[in-house]
Parts: sequence; C-alpha cells; structure tokens
Amino acid sequence: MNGDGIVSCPDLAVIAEAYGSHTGASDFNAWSDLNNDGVINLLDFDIVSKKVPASCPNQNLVRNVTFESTLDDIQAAVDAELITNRGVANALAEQFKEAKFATSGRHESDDVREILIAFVHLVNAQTGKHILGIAAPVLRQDGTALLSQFPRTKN
Ligand SMILES: [Ca+2]
Ligand SMILES: [Ca+2]
Repeated sequence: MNGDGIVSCPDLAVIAEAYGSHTGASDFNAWSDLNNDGVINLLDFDIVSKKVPASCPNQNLVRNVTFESTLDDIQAAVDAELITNRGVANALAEQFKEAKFATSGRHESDDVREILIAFVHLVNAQTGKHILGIAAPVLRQDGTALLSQFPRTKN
C-alpha cells in the first residue's frame, strides 16, 4: 500500500495520514481507499488491520477528529460488524449526540468532558466484547482527541 508490495505495520500509518479524506481532497490517496467507496475511514483500517500483525502499534490512527467524524466512525464500525450489539452502538451514538448538544449554549466544557469520559469508559469496557478489532482503538482515540479539545475548567 505504501508501494512496497508488503502489507505491514507502516501501512496503518499510510491510512492514518489520509484518514477522513474523500475523493478529490488534496490528501486523498487512492491506495488507501481499499474498499473503493471514495472515503478513507474505519472500513479501510479494518481491511489492513486484519492483514498486519496484531502487535502493530495503534497510536495516532485518527486525525482531524470532530463529533461528526466520530459519529461516522461509529456508523462505519456498525456497518463492518465491529460493533456487534445494537444497544452498544446506540449507547455510543447517544453519548456523542449528548456531548455535541452540551457544546452548544450555556453548558460548560466540564459537562462535555464528563460525557466524553463516559464514552471512553464504555469503549474500554466493551473492547473485545461488543467492540472488535480496529474499532476499539479508533473510537478510543476519537474520544480522547475530542477530550483534548475541551480543557478542564474546574479543579
Ligand atoms: Ca506496505
Ligand atoms: Ca474506503
């Protein structure tokens, strides 16, 4: 995928580089769009992650994380059957909509943080149970990346 003819750990980084980009975007890399659906996302990660050793580091898989991109990741994980339980998928999506709602109006950053922390806890609790494969590190990183966008306001 990075042109060396071998699928190995560095190929995860190649996808991470282009994560979230669509056909036509300057950082779109057709090599990374393994399922040819015009977007580089969790589904492409899923394909590569099944071919590389499980010991590959999972750091920095996702970039430019937003509430929308995380909801897309949840939906993609459901489509790829990496979230195997409807209830868990709904709970994750609900928490995200709540967190997004908390970013509007007079809510404090701490309200958003609380919901995001609960989201990450739920991902951790369901990892290997109802959240499988690459979906777990991607969703965990989505949550922590968003957390870093909402600094703590209280002690
Ligand atoms: Ca390669
Ligand atoms: Ca794709």
